[in-house]
Amino acid sequence: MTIPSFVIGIAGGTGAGKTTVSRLVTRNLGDDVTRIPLDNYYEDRSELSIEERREINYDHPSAFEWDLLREHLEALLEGQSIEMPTYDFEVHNRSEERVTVEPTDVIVLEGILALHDEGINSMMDLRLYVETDADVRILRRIRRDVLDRGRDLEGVIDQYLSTVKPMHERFIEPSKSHADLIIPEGANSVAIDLIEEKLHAEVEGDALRNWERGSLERELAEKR
Ligand code: UZR
Ligand code: MG
Repeated sequence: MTIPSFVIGIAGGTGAGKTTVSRLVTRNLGDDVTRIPLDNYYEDRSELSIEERREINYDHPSAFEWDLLREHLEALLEGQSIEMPTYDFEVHNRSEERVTVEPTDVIVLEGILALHDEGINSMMDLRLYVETDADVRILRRIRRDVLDRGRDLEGVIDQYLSTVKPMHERFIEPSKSHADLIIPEGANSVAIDLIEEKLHAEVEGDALRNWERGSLERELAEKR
């Protein structure tokens, strides 16, 4: 049984490069890592029609099933496997398919609001916020939604102006205050390299120190 030793959260606006950062920092960990996309924890909306589902504000925290995510992270941290839900962007709904996820040394939670929930934040050893200019993000978002997620240009623009941008300003950007590190320009290679080395050391068990949140602050306070 594996008890995870390191949990990372990666937040940031849509198109910031969160998924890329998560993939790059863990690329050499093989089977020692589990990546959990927050998108998989969008609420099950099967009771609604597809037209109704199109109207939902997916950038608001209430769109996610936080209880389930908290439960799943707790289970993994206790060494238990979970049945992770999956999400289908084309129909705006949770899919039938669930994926069995076994606990691994490193767990990465990645998504726009990955640093939003206090309970989930407290389970993380490292909280990252990927910060990329809004113009770059919207261009990437257009390309992705049109090519991969079956949307038309008008729809993408409407959604961006009506929910994506205002919710970014109201919830996502403020969640940056929970970050330990801010990564500028998405996948910058110096940041990726440093984090990759840290993870490697954690998995190998030769990390220089065990991080304990708040320990340095306490040490400094005692010296005062
Ligand atoms: P990332 N989203 C959809 O467009 N449709 C859905 O059914 C569920 C989510 C979008 C969501 C958010 N917002 O901006 C984005 N809207 O997926 C998050 N509107 O995904 O972090 O990969 O950008
Ligand atoms: Mg992504």
